[in-house]
Amino acid sequence: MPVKSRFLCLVVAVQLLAGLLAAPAFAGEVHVVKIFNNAYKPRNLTVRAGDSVRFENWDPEPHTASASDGSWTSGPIAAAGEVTIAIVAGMKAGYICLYHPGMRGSLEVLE
Ligand SMILES: [Cu+2]
Repeated sequence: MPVKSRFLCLVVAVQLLAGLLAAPAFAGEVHVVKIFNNAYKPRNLTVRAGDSVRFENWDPEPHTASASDGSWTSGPIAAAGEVTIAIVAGMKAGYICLYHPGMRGSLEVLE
């Protein structure tokens, strides 16, 4: 192989490696739950461990997405803000808004 070709192969290999290193720690699916009119849409979502869920707050007031048993929470999601949570195996499925307990949703986690 000519020297120039060997050099090009090395450059490509380094670029591939750099791309791998730059990849996120998990490559699961990103799901979106919109919060609008004091409701989660979709209300029920099926996800997998390794996925993430982005809660987008389209309301003019803050909300949370918090496990009904308190085991996980998004923390406050500001008006027009968003918070992404990572899905892990065994997460409590049912969640509520701590400010509006009538708001309910669920994340069914497939393993
Ligand atoms: Cu709320």
